[in-house]
Amino acid sequence: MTTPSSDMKAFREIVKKSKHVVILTGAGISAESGVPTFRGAGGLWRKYQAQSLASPPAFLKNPGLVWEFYHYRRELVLTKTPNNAHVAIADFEKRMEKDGKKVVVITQNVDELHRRAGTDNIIELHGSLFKTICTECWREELNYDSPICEGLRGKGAPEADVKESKIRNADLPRCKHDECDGLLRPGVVWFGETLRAEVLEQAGEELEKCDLCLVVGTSSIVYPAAMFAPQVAARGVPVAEFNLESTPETTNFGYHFEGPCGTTLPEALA
Ligand code: BJW
Repeated sequence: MTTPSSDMKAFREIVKKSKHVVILTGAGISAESGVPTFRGAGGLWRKYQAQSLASPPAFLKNPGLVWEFYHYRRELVLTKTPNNAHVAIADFEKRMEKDGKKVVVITQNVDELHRRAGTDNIIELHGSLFKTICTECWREELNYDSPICEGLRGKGAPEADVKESKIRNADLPRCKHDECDGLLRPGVVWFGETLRAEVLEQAGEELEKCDLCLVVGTSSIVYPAAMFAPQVAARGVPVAEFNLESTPETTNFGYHFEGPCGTTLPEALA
């Protein structure tokens, strides 16, 4: 355990010398784009904590309610744009690439804002709001339809006093492959589900090879992502955290830059 430094000048010298950078991101990086985080203020949808809807039992119990929640978030994200932090990372990747160096973003986010900012090397640990998985034939597909189906048009209002609507399963997103017609689910990783083996393997390889790691806008409490940066720090590689506040892992890192990452990250990567 250490007290992390917030010496930006010293950190920028490390950035200049690095050849393989992993940037691990969480919901906080999209907060300045207007996308709510999971925990803390703004983490509620109606009366629900986001994490209580992001689980297989919640979907089994009430697929209509869970789909309304995801429909709301899909529609919201489609109206939002990448912010300074997403753009700083995408620009950094391009500059590093020109010098024969590598930047990889490992994100827990499902909003695709890194992709829209122009980042190429992205590992999406928890899937995407714009993927669906059929619960019958298990086909995974990209779907940017707005709304995703007629049954959800006008649904998903986030206010706490909204009366719950009963949407029939037949009116929720359905598989369009051949005769399947199975109920679709959001293509994200819920609590209690394992992350895809190939995604974990890819992330593991990058984390093993990197010579610098940035941890941006994550509470560092959801596993397995929460253990990635501490593992990198344990092998002596510099790790810098960018967050509005301290997290349970802050004292394991060499650097901590407190404040909105839309301001701190562009300065660090300039
Ligand atoms: C800013 C900012 C600004 C704001 N600038 N900063 C080991 C120990 C204990 C439990 C477990 C364990 N291993 C597995 C578990 C169980 C579970 C887990 O981790 N539970 C913990 C809560 C304790 N993990 C799982 O179930 C995972 N599966 C798994 O490991 O399978 C094997 C297994 C299962 C069970 C037991 C043991 C092994 C799967 C996890 C999937 C997480 N899914 C979600 C939903 C995705 C779909 C969706 O979006 O709906 O992923 S949950 C949610 O949390 C989402 C996020 O990606 C994830 C992380 O949240 P994140 O990004 O950190 O957001 P916040 O809101 O928490 O934090 C935002 C941060 O930003 C804050 O710190 C702010 O300060 C900061 N911030 N504005 C800078 N402008």
